[in-house]
Amino acid sequence: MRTPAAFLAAGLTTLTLAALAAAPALSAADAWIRATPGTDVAAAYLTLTNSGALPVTVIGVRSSVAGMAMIHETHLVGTQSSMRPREELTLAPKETVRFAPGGLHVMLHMLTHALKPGEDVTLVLLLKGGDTLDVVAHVRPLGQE
Ligand SMILES: [Cu+2]
Repeated sequence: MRTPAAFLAAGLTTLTLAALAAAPALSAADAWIRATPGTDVAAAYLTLTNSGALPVTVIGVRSSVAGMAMIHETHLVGTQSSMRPREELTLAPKETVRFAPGGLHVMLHMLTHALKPGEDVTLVLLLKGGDTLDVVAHVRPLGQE
């Protein structure tokens, strides 16, 4: 027969593992922004990695330099390139997703000022469950992409 103490210990171990698994495990690398002179929009690129044991879902993006920010995906329709919003982006455990020109990007709309090469811009990724991830993106000069 199990003693109450052993039962309690087993329960605590389960709780601890659950708490560890629930910790946000998303990280970002190589974040940069392509500034487009003369417009009030810009595209940001980065590489996201989920190092955890559970899926992580990005449900939105914010930036203090943009009135509105969202994840976009570029599609080729015939020979025409078009982009559309991506509502959610889920990374499976151990998955890496690369945002790159011609594919996924963070679209920054209604910029508060013209982004200058060398400037650092903070992007805040909003995750399902309420966590956020701050990512600093470096504005690259045109031609150095
Ligand atoms: Cu876009």
